[in-house]
Amino acid sequence: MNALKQAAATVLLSNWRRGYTVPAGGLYPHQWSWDSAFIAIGLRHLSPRRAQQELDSIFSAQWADGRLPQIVFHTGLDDGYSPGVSFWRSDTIPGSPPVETAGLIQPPNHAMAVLMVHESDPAESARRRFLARAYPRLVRWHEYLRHRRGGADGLARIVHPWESGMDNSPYWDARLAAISHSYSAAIPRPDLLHADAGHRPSNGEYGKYLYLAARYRDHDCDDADEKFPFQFEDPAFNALWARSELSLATIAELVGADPRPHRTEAQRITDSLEALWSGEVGCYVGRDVLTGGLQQFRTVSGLVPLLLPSLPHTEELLGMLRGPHFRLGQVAMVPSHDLTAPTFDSARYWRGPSWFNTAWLIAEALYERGYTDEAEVLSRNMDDSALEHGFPEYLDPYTSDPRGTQHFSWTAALALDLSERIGASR
Ligand code: 2M8
Repeated sequence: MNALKQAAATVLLSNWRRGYTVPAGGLYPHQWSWDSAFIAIGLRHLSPRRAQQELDSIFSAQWADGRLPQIVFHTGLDDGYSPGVSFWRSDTIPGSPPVETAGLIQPPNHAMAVLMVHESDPAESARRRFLARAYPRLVRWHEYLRHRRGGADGLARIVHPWESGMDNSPYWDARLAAISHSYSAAIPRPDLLHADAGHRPSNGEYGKYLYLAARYRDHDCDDADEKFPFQFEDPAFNALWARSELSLATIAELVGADPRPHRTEAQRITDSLEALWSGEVGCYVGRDVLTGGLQQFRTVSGLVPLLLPSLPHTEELLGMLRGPHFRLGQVAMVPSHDLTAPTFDSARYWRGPSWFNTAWLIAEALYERGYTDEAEVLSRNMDDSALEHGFPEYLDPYTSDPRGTQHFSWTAALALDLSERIGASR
């Protein structure tokens, strides 16, 4: 085993909790939805069976309406995380699963992960009927997005910054500033015991986050609160949905179902993404559904549509990735926000630092589009930084200094995945 594989395996083993992986002991002591899909993509190189269990475990928390929850609290305890079990009280909400969960969701990268895990060991997958179990779960999850979150323009909306996975992206600034309410009780910040306050969202932002989450919970998470004050269409969320529909088409073929509706759906979402294209800034941007306003910020979310094969703005997006705003190959990985923007902050959560999961998505897109040299440079950059700094949560794009917490599961999993690919291509 090479050094990276060994070190990544150690992180993944220490964060494994009988059937699922926590993103990081301490800061994130439960199972997170999109983390688990990313983690499974790396785990498949160590144990395809464990990677299947990781995804099965998220599916076991599916709600009656098809949603896959943002967080699954398998221990049934807060365990020092807020908002946890005692905030969500999901057992009192109709349609919730037997296990305690959050009511919100996260980006739909699961079908992508299911297919990759299957492909790592098709015989083991067939023996355990992994795809046959996953396929109907994924179909219901995507139906939830279409029927409960879908808007007239064909895109799915998110109802909380946490649902984007990119918690305090500048996309949300104007809307959060326009919300005059804050959480009425004291704001617990156990996260600050594990991470620098200067890297995490502020208390003001947390007050709004908790206000929105409590309001969603108090409406039974039923997506029927028409005046809900936070409704956004996010480019990465919708691009991952479209991309997952393509994976679902392949999964459908493998289980003997009809792949065509999934391909049609992927194309429909890809076409709908045009509503988020901003000629003004030259990439996809978030849209505030309540005002219709495009949020004119360049963020890594706006580059993730590169994962879609039939994207009309591919050349412009590649130019954006390589140009002065993101400087592919000249800074650490891919910054989460425009390096030239006044709102750029090299240390603060999702407002500038480079994250390993988004770098992996961009590397994947570059490999698929045949830009192998650039994809390999990005992959090596990810692998070297991950190993050198103890698998940090994210990096300063200019100095590569580690930020956030350490021994972070998706960092280990995705660095491992890319190192296996580089190894295989030699
Ligand atoms: C971060 O988000 C959580 C809330 O979901 C938090 O800040 O407490 C984000 O980076 C998110 O993308 C990630 O899934 C989660 C766990 O790693 O942490």
